[in-house]
Amino acid sequence: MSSSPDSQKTKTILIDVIPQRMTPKQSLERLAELEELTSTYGGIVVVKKYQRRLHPHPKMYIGPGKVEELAVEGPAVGAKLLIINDRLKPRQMYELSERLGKSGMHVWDRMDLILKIFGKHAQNAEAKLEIELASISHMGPRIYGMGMELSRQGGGIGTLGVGETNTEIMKRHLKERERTVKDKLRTYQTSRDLQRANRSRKGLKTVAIVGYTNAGKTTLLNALTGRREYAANELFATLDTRVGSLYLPGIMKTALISDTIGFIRDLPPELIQAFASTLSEAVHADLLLHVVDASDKNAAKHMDVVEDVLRKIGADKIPRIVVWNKADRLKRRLAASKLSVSATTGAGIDELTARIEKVLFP
Ligand SMILES: Nc1nc2c(ncn2[C@@H]2O[C@H](COP(=O)(O)OP(=O)(O)OP(=O)(O)O)[C@@H](O)[C@H]2O)c(=O)[nH]1
Ligand SMILES: [Mg+2]
Repeated sequence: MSSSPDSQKTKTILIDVIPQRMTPKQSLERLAELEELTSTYGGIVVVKKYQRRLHPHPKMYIGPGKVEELAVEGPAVGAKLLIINDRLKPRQMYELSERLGKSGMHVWDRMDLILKIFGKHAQNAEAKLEIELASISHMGPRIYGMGMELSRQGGGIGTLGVGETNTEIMKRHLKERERTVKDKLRTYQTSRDLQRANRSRKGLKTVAIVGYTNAGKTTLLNALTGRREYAANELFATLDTRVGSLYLPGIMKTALISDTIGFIRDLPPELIQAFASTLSEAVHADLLLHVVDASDKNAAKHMDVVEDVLRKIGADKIPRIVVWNKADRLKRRLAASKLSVSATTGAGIDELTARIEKVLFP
């Protein structure tokens, strides 16, 4: 197999299979989101299309006719990568890769892409381990599936397929690695738990910033604490939890405030699982700041996604303040009931601080 398309500016084709009922507008929005993820990774989208089907094709996910079309179109536009906007079954991944590999294309599914982005942004050891754990759960079934295909091809009656023995070795290796990674992650979790116990003994209150990716969480953390953490116009710029101290001038007290990874539609469960330790700051916070990019036309949808993830991690009962960020980009003012701020200009930050005080120290 040729090396994976890790170089920047890989020409990429995006494919989405959508149900019959979906409107063209919705379909284009889904593709636009995938395109944004692709460019966050560093790929350049040369073709994007969707195919309406009742069900994804069981063997190849997209229809065989479409696959043949792509096998010709791909090389013609110089595409080296095809990304499918869903999770593929191992079988589908195998068949598609086999077919399109001959045309010089790698095939990724949505989860592969997200893992690649996370991998690119992981800076500390804990985030790297979290991603490795998610990759193991994602790739494991594929490797087993591949072994089955290989043994079916290679092994005759009564012989043990070459693939089968290799699969056994790989399976064992993966299991061992998974155990090691989990053990290491547990030590991070333990020290986090200790820190938290320490804080609560000291009566320190904690605030966690949550929100859709790119909503401005890190910028808001910086605005509230005077720190200079990395904020960027890319998805998943932050992968680890940073804790800063938040001074509350009204009552002359300090609280702790943490930033975390951004949420996204269909955040794969393995990732939520793998990032449990990082997300635990939010789960145990006294208050959540739900940051919304008020200038994004999909703000309402993104809020639902965030609420859904909060439910999944068990953080939905924590009091929260919805922070309508990027107010400087709005042409019209928001309704007075909405707390609007601009993390970049600082507008509304004092009012936000006052609200935080009221919730934490009623
Ligand atoms: N105009 C404007 N831009 C903002 C504001 N807040 C954040 N941004 C920009 O939005 C982009 C994303 O900001 P981040 O703070 O990195 O967003 P995030 O939610 O931490 O994103 P991830 O960590 O990637 O999930 C950056 O380019 C910021 O400069 C704001 O109030 N107004
Ligand atoms: Mg961030």
